[in-house]
Amino acid sequence: MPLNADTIVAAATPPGRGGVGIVRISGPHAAVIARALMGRLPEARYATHSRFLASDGEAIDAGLALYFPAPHSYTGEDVLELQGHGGPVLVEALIARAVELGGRRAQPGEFTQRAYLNDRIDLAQAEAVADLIDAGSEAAARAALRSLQGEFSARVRALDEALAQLRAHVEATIDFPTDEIDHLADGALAARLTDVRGQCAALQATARQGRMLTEGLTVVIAGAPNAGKSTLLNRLAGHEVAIVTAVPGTTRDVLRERILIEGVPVLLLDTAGLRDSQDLIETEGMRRAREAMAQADRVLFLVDAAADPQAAAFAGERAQLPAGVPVTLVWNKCDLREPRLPAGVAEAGAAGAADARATAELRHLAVSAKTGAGLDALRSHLLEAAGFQRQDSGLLSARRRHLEALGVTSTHLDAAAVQCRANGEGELVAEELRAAQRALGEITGAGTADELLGRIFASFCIGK
Ligand SMILES: Nc1nc2c(ncn2[C@@H]2O[C@H](COP(=O)(O)OP(=O)(O)OP(=O)(O)O)[C@@H](O)[C@H]2O)c(=O)[nH]1
Ligand SMILES: [Mg+2]
Repeated sequence: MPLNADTIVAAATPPGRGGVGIVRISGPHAAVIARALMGRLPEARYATHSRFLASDGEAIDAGLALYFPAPHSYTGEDVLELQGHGGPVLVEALIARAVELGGRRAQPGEFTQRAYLNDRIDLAQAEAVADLIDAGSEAAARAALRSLQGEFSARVRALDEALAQLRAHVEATIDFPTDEIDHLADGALAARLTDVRGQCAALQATARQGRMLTEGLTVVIAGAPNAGKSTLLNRLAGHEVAIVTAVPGTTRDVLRERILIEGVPVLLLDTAGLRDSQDLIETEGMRRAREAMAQADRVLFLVDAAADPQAAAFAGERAQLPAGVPVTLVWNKCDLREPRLPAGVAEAGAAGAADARATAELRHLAVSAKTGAGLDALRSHLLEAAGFQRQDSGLLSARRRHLEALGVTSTHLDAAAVQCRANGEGELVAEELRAAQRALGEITGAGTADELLGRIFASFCIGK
C-alpha cells in the first residue's frame, strides 16, 4: 500500500541537450499516465518502443518506455520511465503532459525519499545515493556504492543487535534483582560491554574514513605575508589559482581550490597574510582568514624559513589561532635555508608550560613551494593527520551526521562501562544502553525527526 496518494514527475537526466532525456513518474497514477501517453500499459520491466502522445493525439516524442509495477521499483511504487530524445523542450513537454494527466512536479530527492518511506532503503542508503551522484573521485564513488548496497547499514545493524542483546542481559538483572551486584560485576557482562565498545570504535573509524571521502577535508593555509602561501596553493592545485608577487600583502580575499589527494577531496583555502596593519582592505582580509581557520579541519601555518628562521611569526600568532583546530607548522622556502627541526619549532612555539601539550602535538614539515620539495610528504601528512588509512577495498561512505550519532552512542557506552565498573544501579546501565541504541538508530532512520528528513532530502537533485 503506497504511502503517497499523489504521483510525482521529474526529469531524471540533467537539464540541457543530450542523447537521451529521461522522465520519471512514480505513484498510483503512473499506469493511467502510461495508458494515456502510449495507448497501452507497457509490459512490466520490458523496454517498449512507443510514441508519447499529446492531448490532441499528436506525438510529442518517440522513445522507450519502462514500467515497474509496485513494489518492485526504485520507489516501491508504480514507476514509469520514459526515455525520449534529450532536448529540453521535449523533456519539458513530456513532464507537462504527465502533470496534465494527474501527476505533479517532484521536489528534490522525492523519489529517494519515497524509496526510504516505503522501506526500499534505509536513511544511510538514501544518503549514499546522493553521495554516489556527488562523488568527487572514483574511490568516493566506490565507497558510496558499497554504502548504498547496505554494507554500512549492515555494520550499524550488527552493532544495534549486539546492543539489544546486552540490554536484554542488563534488564534481566533488574527484573531478577536478587543478586544484582553480582550480575553487574560479572565478567560476562563486562566482557560483552567491552566487545560492543570495540565494535562501536571500529565503526567510528570506518565512518571517519568514509566521511573524509564524501565530505573531504578543509585545509587553510595561513601565515605571515610573503611566507609563500599562494605559491603553495598554486603548487598543490597544479595551476595558477592565486596571484604571487614579492610584495607582502598580495592576497586579500580567501581563495578556494578543490584538489584530490589519493581520492580524498581537499578544499584548500589561501588567505591574507597575518600582520599588524592599518589598511582597511588588509584588515578585512585577515578577519576572513581567521574566520576560515576557525572552520578548518587543519591549518597549515606557513613560515618563511629564510626570513624568519625562529618562526617568530608563528610565536606571535599562536595565541590567536582558533582553539581545537589542529595546526601544522610548515617551514617554506627550504630551498633557501634548511630549517632547524624540531628544536627550532619547540623553541618558537614555547609559550609557557600551559602550552606544553599543544607543543608536543604540533606537527612540523619542511617544504619548498617553489621547487616542490617536501610536498609529497605534506600531502601524506594531511591524510594521515586526519586519520585516513590507505586501503584498497572496504571503504564505505559516511557523513558527519553518522559520525555524530556514533559519537553519542560511544559516550553512552562509556558511561555504561563506568556504571558497570562501579557496580552501579542496573537501571542506570540499562538507561545508558537505551540512549546508545537510540542514537545509533538515527543513522538508519529509526525515530528520525521529519525536520531532519526534510533537510537530508532537500540536498538531493530533482529527479532522484
Ligand atoms: N625561494 C623561494 N621563494 C618562494 C617560495 N615560495 C614562495 N616564494 C616567493 O615568495 C614570494 C611571496 O610568495 P607568495 O606566494 O605571494 O606569498 P604569500 O604568503 O601568498 O604572500 P601574501 O599573499 O602577501 O600574504 C614570491 O616572490 C614567491 O616567488 C619558496 O619555496 N622558495
Ligand atoms: Mg598570497
